[in-house]
Amino acid sequence: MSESTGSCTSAPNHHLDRRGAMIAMGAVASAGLVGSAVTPSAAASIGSALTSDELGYDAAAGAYVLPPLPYAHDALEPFIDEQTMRIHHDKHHAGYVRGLNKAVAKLAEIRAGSGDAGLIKHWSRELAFHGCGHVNHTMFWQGMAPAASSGTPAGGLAEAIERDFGGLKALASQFKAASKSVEGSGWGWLAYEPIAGKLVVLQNEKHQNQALTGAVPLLGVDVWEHAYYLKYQNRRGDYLDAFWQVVNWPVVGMRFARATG
Ligand code: MN3
Repeated sequence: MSESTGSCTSAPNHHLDRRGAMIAMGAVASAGLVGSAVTPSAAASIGSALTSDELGYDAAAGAYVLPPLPYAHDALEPFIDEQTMRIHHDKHHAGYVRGLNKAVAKLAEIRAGSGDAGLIKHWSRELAFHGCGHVNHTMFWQGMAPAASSGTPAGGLAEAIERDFGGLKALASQFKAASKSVEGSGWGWLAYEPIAGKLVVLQNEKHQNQALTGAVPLLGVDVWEHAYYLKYQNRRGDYLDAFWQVVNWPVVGMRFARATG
């Protein structure tokens, strides 16, 4: 496990080969949030990787812009309600993008000698928190789809779920239990652990803590109260059951193919 507080579950990066993915690196670095690594691909599509385009990176401005939702705010009704989606994406996610841009700028000032070097710990923590907040939410929106088009696991992903969990029901059970039991605000994840070559279920606290360094995230669910309280109040388990109805399995399958290819 990572000993630092500065790495959320690593974002997929199509520049990393299987061995490269094993090199310890936090998601902030692997997602290109420190200004390197990710090059947009003309063939990039939702789920194939988190490109700088998908993360809304404006190279000319040197800043991130909140990417639009990949569907309408009400597209996930009745499982995820429109009002929650509006507040969650338009307000909360936007706040993480602002926080990320501020941290990046403050660290640049420190490097240039004009910032307060005594605050480098603070801004480094801010970079990890808001950077992971941005990456996690970008993956979260892409990882859902209207129930009618959410599909089921197929191909290599379906085989890996069978091999590593004993089937989709068992995965769903562990995923729900892990996500439901996150202490406070955090995330549940299905990830690919490249050293053993297995699927694993993980938890984040906040956006970035308790990461398994090197694990490639495939599917994440936000269990901060802002993700469900308007519709589900304290019933996090009911929210997780609803989430499972709108998982975008084709996207999860593409992420798995990318991680193992
Ligand atoms: Mn959230």
